[in-house]
Amino acid sequence: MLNKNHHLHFLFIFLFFTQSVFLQDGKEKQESMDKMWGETSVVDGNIREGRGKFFDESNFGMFIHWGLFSNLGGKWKGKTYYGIGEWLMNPRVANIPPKEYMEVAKDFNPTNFDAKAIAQLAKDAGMKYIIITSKHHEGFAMFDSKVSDFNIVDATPFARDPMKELSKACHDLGLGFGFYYSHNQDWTAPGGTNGPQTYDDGSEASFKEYFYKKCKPQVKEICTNYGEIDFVWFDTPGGMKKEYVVELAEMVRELQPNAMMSSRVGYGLGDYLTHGDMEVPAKNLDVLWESCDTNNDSWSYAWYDNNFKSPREILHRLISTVGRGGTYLFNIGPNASGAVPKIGVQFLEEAGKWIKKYPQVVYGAGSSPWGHAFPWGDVTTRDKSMFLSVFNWPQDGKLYLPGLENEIISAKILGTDKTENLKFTKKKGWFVFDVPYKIPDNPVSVIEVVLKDNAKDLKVEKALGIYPNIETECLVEFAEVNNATKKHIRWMEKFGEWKKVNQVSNWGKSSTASFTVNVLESGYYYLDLNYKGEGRLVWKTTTDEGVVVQNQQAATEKYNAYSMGILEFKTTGKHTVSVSLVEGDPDTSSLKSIIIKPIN
Ligand code: JFZ
Repeated sequence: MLNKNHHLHFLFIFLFFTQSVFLQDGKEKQESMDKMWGETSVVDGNIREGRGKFFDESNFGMFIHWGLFSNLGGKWKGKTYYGIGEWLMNPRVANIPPKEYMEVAKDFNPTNFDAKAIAQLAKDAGMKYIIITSKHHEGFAMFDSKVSDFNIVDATPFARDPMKELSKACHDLGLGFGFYYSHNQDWTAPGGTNGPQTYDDGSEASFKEYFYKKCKPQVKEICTNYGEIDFVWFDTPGGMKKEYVVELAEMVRELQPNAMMSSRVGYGLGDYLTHGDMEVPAKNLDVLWESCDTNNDSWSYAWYDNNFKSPREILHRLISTVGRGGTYLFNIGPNASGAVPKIGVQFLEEAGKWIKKYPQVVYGAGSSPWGHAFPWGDVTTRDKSMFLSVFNWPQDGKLYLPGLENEIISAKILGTDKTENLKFTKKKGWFVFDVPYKIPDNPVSVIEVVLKDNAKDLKVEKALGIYPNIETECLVEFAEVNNATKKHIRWMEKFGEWKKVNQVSNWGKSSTASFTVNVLESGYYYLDLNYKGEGRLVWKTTTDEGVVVQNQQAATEKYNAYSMGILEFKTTGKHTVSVSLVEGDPDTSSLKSIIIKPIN
């Protein structure tokens, strides 16, 4: 959470998405789409004490994608288009002509929409605010707009303003509220980015006209007609000219001085960074940031998509995001009738029940002093406490906490009637807790560790721990790479469903990826390598003690882990483990991680 330097410094974060990105289905270059998203930057000043306080401490919010696309649910003229539902009309998906698409409004009648029930769901799930799509790329306003008739009140039989109802319901329950608005892309308004280039009379449309006739006045409406709002979440600034973004952001500041703007407004004018979608980063980020994610695969409702994240998975992503120093924005997609899919509701309620029992793990909680996740779970902090959220409960009665110099006063399992402290010892700089064999709680058990010092001032060994009772995956994010290229790549599994990985490629004769690890017990471990490539590859792994593991295994174009053999650590403590490619195509062979597993 708070970092001492934040009050003194302005931090500029630039994320460049424009390198080396390929679509795996069809190997199409993704540069145009990356430009669409643009690089994002954020200024982080004293905001955590000001309008950012609510965001910073909440750590969990609800995102809602709802629009005309929800009425179609991923299907057009009898054909299903798999992928993110809100992109259905796009030429890359069903390629629906704007005029034809606009007709869909005529039978959009979501009479099951229940603003109170949705706000209650957010509250029961432990979320502190709701951010909903007021207008997505399709250009349809889900609110009462005087600026464009293409809105839910004027163009549908429903003829209600659900945003009025939802903002009120949030307000009544003490939840925060905000709007998503697609400011750059508008696929049905002439002049909007990726929208029609001419008006009905054939005359040429301009972005300027779209901006002054639709975008800016509609943003004014959402910033004026719904009381005080907490967020304005713009998206995909792409090639939008800076002058427009500045003008829009200034208007938001004036009308809603307390609203937080996400970095996707563009040009560094946001208050916090919205990290790449659907992802929890491997390392802590020291700025104010959020991870947005969705409860199934699509953002908006899709009839076939029931791949809902389990309560355990929701909690894992939430706690890891908080552990990395961020806030988790978790999306649901109401359907054509306005109802939220049942399984999604049930899983969120179950996750919420757990959070009610362990609020201190989430709200106002700070990041993990180690800066990364552990194999058994993750750490969040508050004052002199650390909360160890254990997702993989140990089978041998021992929970290991690597490399901590500071003193521990006591440790106990939360959420049970038993209040006695856990016994623990210190071994080679690690703390070893004696824990019951029986798992204390499901889906996650929590141990509170009370420290002598404040959790923000701990001295920890950041090298990845190698445990006697659980395997460790060492991602290349944590490797020092020499004479090879470390890069972030991403691809779509389904359309719009992004998968990301950091990899090391361009292997030459002298290339290495070296990991520093902290070994608690000497002895034999299995070594697996997770890589992709063509044909058969030979990888060589060498330790600082001169131990060599070299072997040939197959390779495919998808990442997969292969057994390399047995790695010996002759002594405990810190070691370097270096990987190099001995045989194989240097261009197509890419390493993602090494996995070190205890043998038992
Ligand atoms: C955008 C939208 O296009 C999408 O429909 C959805 O609303 C999502 C939340 O935001 O898609 C993005 C934008 C940026 C990234 C990925 C998807 N990104 O930077 O990785």
